[in-house]
Amino acid sequence: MWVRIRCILLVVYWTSWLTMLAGAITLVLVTPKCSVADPLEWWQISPIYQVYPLSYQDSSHPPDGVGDIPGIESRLDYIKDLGVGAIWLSPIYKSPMKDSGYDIQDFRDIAPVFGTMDDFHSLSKAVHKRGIKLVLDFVPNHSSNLHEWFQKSVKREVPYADYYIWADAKGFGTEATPIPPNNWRSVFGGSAWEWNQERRQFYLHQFLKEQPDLNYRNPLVLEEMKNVMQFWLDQGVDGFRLDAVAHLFEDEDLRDEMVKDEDATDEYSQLDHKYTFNLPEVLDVLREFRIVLDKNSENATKIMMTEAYMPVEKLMAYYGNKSHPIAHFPLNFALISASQKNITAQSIYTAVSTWMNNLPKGAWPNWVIGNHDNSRAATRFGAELVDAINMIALLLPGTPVTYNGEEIGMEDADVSWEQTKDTAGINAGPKKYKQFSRDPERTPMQWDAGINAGFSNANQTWLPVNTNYKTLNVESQLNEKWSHIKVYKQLTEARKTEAIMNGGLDIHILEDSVLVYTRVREGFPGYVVVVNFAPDTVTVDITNLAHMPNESSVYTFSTTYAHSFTAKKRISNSAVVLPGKGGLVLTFVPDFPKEVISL
Ligand SMILES: *[C@@H]1O[C@H](CO)[C@@H](O)[C@H](O)[C@H]1NC(C)=O
Ligand SMILES: *[C@@H]1O[C@H](CO)[C@@H](O)[C@H](O)[C@H]1NC(C)=O
Ligand SMILES: *[C@@H]1O[C@H](CO)[C@@H](O)[C@H](O)[C@H]1NC(C)=O
Ligand SMILES: *[C@@H]1O[C@H](CO)[C@@H](O)[C@H](O)[C@H]1NC(C)=O
Ligand SMILES: *[C@@H]1O[C@H](CO)[C@@H](O)[C@H](O)[C@H]1NC(C)=O
Ligand SMILES: CC(=O)N[C@H]1CO[C@H](CO)[C@@H](O)[C@@H]1O
Ligand SMILES: [Ca+2]
Ligand SMILES: [Ca+2]
Repeated sequence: MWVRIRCILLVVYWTSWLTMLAGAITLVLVTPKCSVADPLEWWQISPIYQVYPLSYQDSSHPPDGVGDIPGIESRLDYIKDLGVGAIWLSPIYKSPMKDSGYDIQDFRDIAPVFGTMDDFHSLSKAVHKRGIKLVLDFVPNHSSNLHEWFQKSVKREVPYADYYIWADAKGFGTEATPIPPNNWRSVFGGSAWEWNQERRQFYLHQFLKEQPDLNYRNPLVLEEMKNVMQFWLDQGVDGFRLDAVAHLFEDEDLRDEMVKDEDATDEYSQLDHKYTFNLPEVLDVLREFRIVLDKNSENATKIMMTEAYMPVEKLMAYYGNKSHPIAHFPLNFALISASQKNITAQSIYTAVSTWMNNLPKGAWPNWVIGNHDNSRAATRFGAELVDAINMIALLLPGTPVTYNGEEIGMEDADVSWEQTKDTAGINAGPKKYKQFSRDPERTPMQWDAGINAGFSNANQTWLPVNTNYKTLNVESQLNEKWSHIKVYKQLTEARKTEAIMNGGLDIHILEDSVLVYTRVREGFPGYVVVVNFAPDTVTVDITNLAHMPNESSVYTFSTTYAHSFTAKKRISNSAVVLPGKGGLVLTFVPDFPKEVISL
């Protein structure tokens, strides 16, 4: 029944759209293919918008220069207006903040700097009232050393004694210095083992020494973490992004890792992490987490996105299979990796096609172009390409993940050594911190040209505001005739169409520097994304793409193309003229055999 109604609506829509385009008094009767795909779910339709709470909006009285939960709530109308239907919050849990909240002291409480549990409930209610979903970060690989479990584990209290990974010293050196059990290194450099004088054993920490690794070989730990998940589901959250999952397990026999690259600049990359990274047991634990989510998905799907940096072929295992699903999707960093090298049409083409070709049957793709761990997209891809990259990510099949600020093309800020907050930067020291610090992409959201870019009225913000905020901010972009945010909003709008939701993908490189792809579904307007990565003008003929007619109409275009295009302008597909560095989205009537009745 539902399908039938959808088909009638479809004919009406199609006819009026086509009539408008053709301007002819011809009634075209398409026979829509009512073999409608499974209806998409919320996490597939909308982009997922990552909010970095420390930097989104400060609402404290008096202002403390740090973003907080009521601040996020005050910006929900903005988020709704972007066309975003799901928010993922980076950690808001109680934490001594040694690692920006990724060191959790109480998995069931909110950090006072962000607010209270009441603030969280208020946010959750306000988010859901707007029809938006709320996804939380879940950090299973370790806790803070201040966590009650760790404190009790040190004292060997039952049942906490084996909640963490403890090991005896291999021996004792001069002055009775304990020697670590093996050569494992921390991601942040130095040994992954820290001596605890009280327990007279080493504990493992794959990250900071303030972040002891939980012991997932202990079933009680898994049970605890499943309960934590259930706790937040009971508070109404709609899913989780699971942090650093590849680090969940280590070799039981604590075997030494081999040296892979002695010359690597950071100590961690010198070893081959065969015994500490992506062990097969990881997937078993994730499957257990998925079962918790599925049990809670009776009324609406609760999602699981996993974070792990590894080659695409290996990452695909994180989808699981149909009978034993794992993640709804493992976050796809292929576009980020592509942007760390020379960005060309070829490198983006390879990133997209490698992902799509490796995707298991029935699995849902996703596209991440930026996050709090990587340089801003505008800085990596170049400011001219900001809109083009958003076009690519938002119109490909799958879910795009947008890091807050990417919708206005925020750039990395210059953060001095004195202002540095990120441990990865601090550990590297004043000479090398710029190479490692993630502060430049974590600076406050740029709302307007007022004090601290409208982020906070405090005299000082936790990280400095980027000095470009007077010209680069939300308010000015909303007032401009054409801007990054306007392009972004048009892209979220286009995502609601059949071709983008359920259409096929056909992707090519033309004239070496132009990436072009179409999204077509029979019986619906099609879209074509055309991006020129070269600095010079290139003319391409796109008529050879499948189902492509002679003409199309401009849907949206990069701000760099503002002087060359106007919306709805009709252009000939045999000669699309693309100025240097920019992107264009065209819409067209796909060529399918159709029955035409002239009146
Ligand atoms: C689904 O909704 C029903 C009715 O509101 C409710 O009783 C039930 O507990 C919900 N199920 C879950 C898993 O939340
Ligand atoms: C799906 O994954 C489970 C768990 O790894 C495995 O036991 C099962 O054989 C797989 N099923 C198929 C059809 O591959
Ligand atoms: C980067 O790509 C361009 C072509 O887009 C090429 O001309 C240039 O030589 C490349 N640079 C490097 C360092 O590979
Ligand atoms: C900012 O600094 C001025 C002068 O030091 C002080 O009077 C004022 O109270 C401060 N404002 C805030 C919000 O901290
Ligand atoms: C459109 O393409 C058809 C072939 O598909 C061709 O016969 C026709 O001349 C073209 N029309 C225009 C206006 O280019
Ligand atoms: C990939 C990665 O390192 N992810 C996170 C894992 O946890 C550490 C420590 O909490 C974070 O700093 C990382 O961002
Ligand atoms: Ca605050
Ligand atoms: Ca671990």
